[in-house]
Amino acid sequence: MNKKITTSALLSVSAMLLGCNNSALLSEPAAKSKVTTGAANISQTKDIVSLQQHFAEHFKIGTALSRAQILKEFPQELVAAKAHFSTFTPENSMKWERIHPEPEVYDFLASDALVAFAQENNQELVGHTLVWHSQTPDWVFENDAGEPLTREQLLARMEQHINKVAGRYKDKIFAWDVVNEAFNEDGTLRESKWLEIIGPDFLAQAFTMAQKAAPNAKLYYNDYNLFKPEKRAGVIKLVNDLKANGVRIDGIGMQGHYALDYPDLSQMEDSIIAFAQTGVEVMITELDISVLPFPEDSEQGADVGLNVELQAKYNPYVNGLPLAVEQQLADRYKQLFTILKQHSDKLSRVTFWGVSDRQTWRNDWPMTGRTDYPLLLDRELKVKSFVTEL
Ligand code: 9MR
Repeated sequence: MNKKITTSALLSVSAMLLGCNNSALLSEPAAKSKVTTGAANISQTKDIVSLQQHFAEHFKIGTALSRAQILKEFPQELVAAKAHFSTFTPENSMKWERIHPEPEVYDFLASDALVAFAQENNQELVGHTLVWHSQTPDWVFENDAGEPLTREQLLARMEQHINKVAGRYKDKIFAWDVVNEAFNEDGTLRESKWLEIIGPDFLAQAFTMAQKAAPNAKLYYNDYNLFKPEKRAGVIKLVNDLKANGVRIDGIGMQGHYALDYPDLSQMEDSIIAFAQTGVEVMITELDISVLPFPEDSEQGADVGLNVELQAKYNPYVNGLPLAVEQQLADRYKQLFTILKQHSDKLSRVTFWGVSDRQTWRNDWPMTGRTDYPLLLDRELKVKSFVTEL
């Protein structure tokens, strides 16, 4: 399924990247961390022109794209994305609060642009996401008087949203993250308005509605920390229950918001195996490996509600990544990809959550304004040298 890149495309990418003025890049508004890598010799790579080609025999390689990237505010990032990735996920543009901010208002600007871009370049799109507890406006759950909706009213609103959004891109979007992050760490269903008002079958309802709105799209459940045995068990039960009730689910997206010492990769491997045994596709959907210290009393993972005050001790590599730490990152990525490649028969896709270290949500979570190095492309959009070993 991987798209072959033409030589001319690669040449134009190289030319663009080589011609790319670094100081101009760093002065752009979203380039928050003004850093050149301290480990120059380890971060400069010449051998890999395309990540998607490098991993082609194992799995598709994807990235998230931000609204600003989609709308061409960062042309170099888009050129790099086109060269390195064969599947895209909008990082935020299709979340409810962005695409459907008010009852009668839809904003399809970025998502239409992304669909057009992916079609032009023959790349696959994964819609993200139809039903989530987060980034969903309060009005969704209330009537005009501000009172909570009934179950039937909320189901009707959910259906209208799914029809409008998934229906608009029917046959243009390859797959949907239908429901995102519905489980607690212990495998029970997370408290949310969806659960409170509709009840536990809100997931089955969402999958059924998505199937009707976009019958040819693949339908996925997506979550973080799925390496945890309890959370894994919860999701396996969900898949089995959906199937037993005749509701189609095609895959499980394992977000991969990891760190140098988190998680235990053997648990992640166990989850890949266990999920594959349910008969659905398994994917790594939001991969990044933070090199920064994590606040001791906070829960790792990807809870977007977590917001810790910025402290210098948690932001040690503002002026560049020491060689020894870059080596730790390289080793961690090698361990991870050794496992992923061993299970490439079960994994259809590995999607990174961002194009390069320059613009990654990791610089702003769980506190804003840090300088992290979690991806395979550095701040100059160069492929890190250890990637040749992955
Ligand atoms: O990367 C996204 C960041 O820009 C947003 O501010 C945040 C809240 O919408 O969501 C981030 O993406 C999340 C994804 O949608 C779901 N899994 C966790 C991701 C990282 O928080």
